[in-house]
Amino acid sequence: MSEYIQNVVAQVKAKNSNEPEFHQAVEEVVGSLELVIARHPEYRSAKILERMVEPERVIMFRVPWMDDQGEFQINRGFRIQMNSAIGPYKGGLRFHPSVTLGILKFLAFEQVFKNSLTSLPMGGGKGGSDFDPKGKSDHEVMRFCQSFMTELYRHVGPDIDVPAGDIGVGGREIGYLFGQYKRLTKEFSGVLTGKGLNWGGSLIRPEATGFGVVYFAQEMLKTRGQTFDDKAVAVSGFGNVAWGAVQKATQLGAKVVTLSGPDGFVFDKEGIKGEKIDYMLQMRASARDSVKDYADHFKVEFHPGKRPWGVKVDVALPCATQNELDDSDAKELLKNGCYCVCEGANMPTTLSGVKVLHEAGVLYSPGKASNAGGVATSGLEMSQNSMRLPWPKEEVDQRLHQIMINIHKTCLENAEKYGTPGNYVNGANIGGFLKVADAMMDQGLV
Ligand code: NDP
Ligand code: 2IT
Repeated sequence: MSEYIQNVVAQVKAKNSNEPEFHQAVEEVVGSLELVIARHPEYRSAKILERMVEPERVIMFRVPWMDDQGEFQINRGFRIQMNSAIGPYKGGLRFHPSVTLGILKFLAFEQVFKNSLTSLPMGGGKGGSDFDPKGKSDHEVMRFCQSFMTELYRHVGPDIDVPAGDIGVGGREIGYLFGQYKRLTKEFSGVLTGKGLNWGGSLIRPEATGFGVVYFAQEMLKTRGQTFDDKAVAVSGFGNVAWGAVQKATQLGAKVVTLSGPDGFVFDKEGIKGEKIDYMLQMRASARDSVKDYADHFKVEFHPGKRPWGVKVDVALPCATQNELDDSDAKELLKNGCYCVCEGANMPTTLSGVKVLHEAGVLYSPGKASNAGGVATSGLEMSQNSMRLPWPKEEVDQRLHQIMINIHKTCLENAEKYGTPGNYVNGANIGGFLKVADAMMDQGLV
């Protein structure tokens, strides 16, 4: 790393102590930009990198609500408005007890480059709360969402900041949040994406992230003359992204043999298809957070406390959460013949895990490229809302597919142009960076 890049990383670490995930995300992105900065000294003199690592705005607020027993509960709410150079802030809301300012800063930072890669006009943001949806009743979730929006509504809007779902936030939560926004503002607008189909949502948005991951992996496999047909696939997580990925991979002829949760992983040697895919939705909606339910229901193997990376597969799709695949997991995958790791979650592979995969020369793509189909379809939902005209399913799916093909192409082109052919991490970071950097240059000291 050049002294300049090392300095940027050191500054970020010094100024944002106790935020290891944010450090990790910054280190990965700026580590890819060495040659870009060398070829474009104007970015360095304009301090574009130093600006990009500083959020434009951070909003942090109290979320008081009352549980079903009549007891007061207090959570912390956040919205990080990271970068609006190419469009209104856009990015999900995460409700999970592990949420901190640092986690959301890493996610907002990643979102800036991801959104840029989609080619749609969206800046980057992220938000959420340390609220734990596990075991909460419907009414508790509703009261929490209403209280959360009672503060957030001042800071968002269809042309300002457009949140969506992420871990712990699905269609139900988006509905409660939207209802409260509408009451507070008297306005029916596209302030959120992932809305219900009857009130402004887009067809395919629920499936989009997982579909996009598989469309992207399909392009990766093509570079080695392969398809999904008859491939064994390991998926982690059992949430929204995992569900879409299992559907599409199965449709393309693959056999998905694992799912995972905080309690362990299931191995289903017959493959996860048909009613088993529908059961994933039930499992998620139950708020029990237990993937063992699947093993009990379908009488398949359950491995408590373990991750699914020791199973013999061709393709791995990590779709649960950050840092769920480390260097020893990567070695396990390689040992069993896996040659394609395509990320559905945000930053699921640790830096040392990525190093192992790169050194082995297998296909590896970072989430900011391969999971961009979710936010891209959110962008398509915004377009439909602005036109007040819904598109048919086929049109949305076809646009999503084309966007994923284009992102794949952008990654490979930039990787090649900047001296690391086949390196999707560098390609994604460079492709995402250039567009945002140029927009910032055009807009003066922003
Ligand atoms: P869901 O809430 O639907 O599912 C999340 C899954 O990950 C669950 O299985 C969950 O189990 C598990 N998980 C979450 N946090 C942890 C943790 N700290 N340790 C272990 N397991 C965990 O979320 P999504 O499917 O929407 O999101 C999954 C990943 O995909 C996340 O990284 C998200 O940022 C990313 N993503 C989501 C997009 C979307 O459109 N929804 C778009 C692009 C990326 P549990 O909660 O029980 O721990
Ligand atoms: O990480 C992500 O890209 C998301 N959670 C989706 C964001 C969005 O605005 O659709």
